[in-house]
This record gives sequence, structure tokens and C-alpha cells, in this order.
Amino acid sequence: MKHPKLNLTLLSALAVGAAGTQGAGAAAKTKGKTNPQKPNVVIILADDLGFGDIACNGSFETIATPNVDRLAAQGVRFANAHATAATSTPARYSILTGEYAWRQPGTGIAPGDAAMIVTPEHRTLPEMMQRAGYTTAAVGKWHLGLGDRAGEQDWNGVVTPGLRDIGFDYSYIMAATADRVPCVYIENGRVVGLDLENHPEDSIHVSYNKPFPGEPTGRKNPELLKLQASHGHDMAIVNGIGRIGYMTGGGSALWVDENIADTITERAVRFIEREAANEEPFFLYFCTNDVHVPRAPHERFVGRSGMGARGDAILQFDWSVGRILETLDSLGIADNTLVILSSDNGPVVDDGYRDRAVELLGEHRPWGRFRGGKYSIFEAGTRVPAIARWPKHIPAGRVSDAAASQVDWFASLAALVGEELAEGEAPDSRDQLAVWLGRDRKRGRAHIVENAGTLSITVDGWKYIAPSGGAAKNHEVNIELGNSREPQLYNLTEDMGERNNLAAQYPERVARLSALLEEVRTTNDRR
Ligand code: NG6
Ligand code: CA
Repeated sequence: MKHPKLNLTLLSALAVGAAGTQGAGAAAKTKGKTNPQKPNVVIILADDLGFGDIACNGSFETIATPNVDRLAAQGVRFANAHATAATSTPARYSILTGEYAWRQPGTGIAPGDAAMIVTPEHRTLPEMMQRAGYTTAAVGKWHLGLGDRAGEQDWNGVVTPGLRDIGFDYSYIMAATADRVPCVYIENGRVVGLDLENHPEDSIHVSYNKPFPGEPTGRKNPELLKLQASHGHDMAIVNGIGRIGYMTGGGSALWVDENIADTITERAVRFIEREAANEEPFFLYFCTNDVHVPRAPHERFVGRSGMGARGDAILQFDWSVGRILETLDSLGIADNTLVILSSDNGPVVDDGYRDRAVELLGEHRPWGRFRGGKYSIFEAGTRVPAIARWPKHIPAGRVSDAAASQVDWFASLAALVGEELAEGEAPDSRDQLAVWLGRDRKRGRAHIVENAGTLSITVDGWKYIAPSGGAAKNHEVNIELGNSREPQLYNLTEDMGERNNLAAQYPERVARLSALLEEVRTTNDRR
């Protein structure tokens, strides 16, 4: 890995020199962190954090997120930024491949023993960054599958293929979500803390089909639970919490939910510290577990938000952000680091555990002024918090109304670091660097495509939702999904809460948007 990367860096340095656009010193600079076009890049991706869950998006009265707010004050805050999907796996698929997940079967919410969904055959964002000379890492929630066969990963050896095969030099991850087994961290393909030499009986086995004989389950042994499920989450019990899927073994390796934020944030910080000392720039994809269920924040956050575990998990997320920002500051590399913060999908209050999030929500509005939430084709499903900071390059303290999509991170970062995209690479990703660097704060992407069961397309504030036979509401999570057998058309500029379906009034607009959506569906969206 190291050698080809160094050569590539050297080649691009020579190319700059040979082009004669800069003096001799510039060639050397291309390698180092002083080159303004190759800043370190840190993506902080929260889980299920809603538009209204950060104070600076208008929730100052109900939640305190000083570190996120500081990032926004020093950078640009997006009012109209979107994940491509309203759940984690497809949203993350789009970030890493630059392709809409709905083009590919098998990109729905993945179990913890799914095979790799972003495979070594894919061209990936971290690989593109490696080509540009970056050292890359993924830390935290993964949820895009591991190994080449579902259910056949060797959790006791090396889980392969893995993240190294899709462009991450370093990885320290949770395979899926905190509510899915296996409940262990995996560092560079190996489960962390497994001591099979001294405890061979601890070997890990995972099944999403049947329980392991003799192992308690949430369904049969609710008395063993410290956090009861409200729906689902009744299979394996780990750390007193029922999970999705069954597992046995791994005693010394099991994570403690209350420490997840500390553990993964620390790994992210260590990666930054290590890389800051190197000459090459780094790319960090840091995915927090917060504020996904089960919400079991560290005791120093418990009770602090007054909103129960969900609010406390938001404070914990903000703390993680603070740790990353402090680290960049203390290493003196904040000015040369582009930080992008966002969330994989919209918010949900009760996502399967009785953590009192519903009862204690009070006046807080995780979805802001939007309708729906996680799982929904309505705006709150994919209209996510987004902030970009790169001191001296991104104007500070601005709000952007530009239409922005996470699918464009791939091509935009390629443009930033000067990498050409090959035919078929990042097929739906557009170079929207001007948007993500806060220069275009009005227009942005010509259209935004969202996915949650059905598809929607938004152009100039007009949103068309394609008819679908799906349920109108998910009653377990109490979220309107936005499905309807009738076409829907909303004027978000006047009706951001999507209350007035104007489809019958504007049939031509419906026809135009539906045709455009069809075009996107049948071609790629790069243009
Ligand atoms: C659902 C889970 C939910 C959450 C979600 C994935 C149940 C009843 N619900 O199936 O708790 O895990 O999947 O969330 O099991 S995501 O943010 O990772 O997409
Ligand atoms: Ca999520």
C-alpha cells in the first residue's frame, strides 16, 4: 500500500512542477500539508441525528451542542443538505461509492453478518483519496457488510475481504450497528480483545437465523435486561441489552455500550495524531454510534440533557466532535483540515427500546420544521444537518441554502484534490465543490433525489414523490413514511412541512418531474 501511494504522490508533485505553473518549491509542497489543495479531510458522520438535533439549526432552547455550533460558526452550515436515503446502509453506500444505492439490490439495512456491500470491485471514495496521496481511515459505525459471503465471516481470525480492500489503510469499526451482533470492535479485520489462546471457549459465533443453545435471549429472559425493548431487539443479550441477531462467545471482546463513544473517538484522535506527524495528508471517515439505538451514553452524560437517553446521546456526540476539533487545534492542523459534519439519515425517537426518549422529548423537535423522520420519504428522512469548515477557504459563519447531496462528496473531493474520475467511477456524483466549500450558497445541485421505499426528486424547491404502495405510517416508530398511491407534489419554499399536495393542481409540473426522475433512474446522474 505504502509504495504505490508514495509514487503517486511523487508523480503528481512532478506533474505540477513540469507544468511550470508554480516555482520549484511548489513541487515539494504538493506532498506536504502546506499545499492548500490537499488539506486533511475529516468526515464526521452521526447516526440518526436529525436536522433539529443541533442547536445551531434552530434548537438553542432545547439542546446544547456547543462544539457543533462552533464548527458552524467557523464554517458554512447547510440548510438544504441531504443524505441519499433515509436509512444508514444505503446512505453510506452513496457516500463511499458516489452512486445512488437504489440502483443496486441488497443495499437495504444490513444485518451484522452481511457480506460486503461496497466490494473490492467498487471504486470508492477512500481509494480515490489514496490515489491522491492520502492515508485513509474508517473509524466507528460501518454497516456496509464484511467478507465475501453473508454469515461466513471468520470472526475469530481475519475478516476478509475488508476495509483495506476498498481503500481504507486503517480501520477500527463496529460491523453494523450497536443494536446488531456481533457486539465487538474490529481493527484492521481482527476482533479487538479476543484472547483465544488463553480462552479458546470464547470463540465468536454469529447467527441471524437461530439462537445458540443455552444462551439467554431478550425474548425469553427479559429479567436479564437493563434496557427493555419496545419493539424487536429481543435476540442476543449483550451488556444487559437485547440485540438483533444471535451471538455467543467473545467474552473479553464485547463492547460496553456506555464506552463506545469514548473508544471510537479515542481511535479517531489517535489516527489524527499519528498522521499529523506524517508528510502525507489524511482522510478520516469517522462515524459515531450516537444517536442510534440502543442509547446508553457514558455516565458523565446521563441526565445532562433533561431529555433522557436520546438527548444525552446528542451531548455525547457533541463531545466527540469537540475532541476531534481540539485535537486538530492542539496539533496546529485545523487550518489545513476540511471538516465535514453530517448525519446518515433523519431522526427517530422510539427506534425499539424503552429509553424514555418519547416521554422526555418535551419541546425538542429532532426533525426541525420538516415532516416525517428516519425511514420517511418526507423531508425529515434525508434533510440532515451538514456543516463544512476549512478555515481561510470556506467563509465563516454563513448559512447555505444551496441544494446539496452527500452523493456529491466523492466527485467534489476528487475535484478538490485534483483527481480525475474514471468512466463509471462515482456514477451519480457531481463536482459540487463550490457548494461544499460555501461559495455557491444559493443554487447547488440541479435536483436532489431522495430514497425511502419510493423515490422523490426536488427541483427549485418543488418536490415530487413517486407513487408507491408502501405503508403511509410506521406505527412502531410513529413516523409518517410519506408513501401514497397518488403522486405527491410539494412546494417546499412555501410549504416545507409538506402539508399541501399540489399534484392535482399542477399536472404538468408533476409530469416534468416524473420524467426527470425517470431519466435519472435510467441513466447515471453524474453529467
Ligand atoms: C431497524 C431496527 C432499528 C434500527 C434500524 C436501522 C428493529 C425493530 N428496528 O430494523 O432499531 O436498527 O433497523 O437503523 O429491529 S440504521 O440507522 O442503521 O439504518
Ligand atoms: Ca442511521
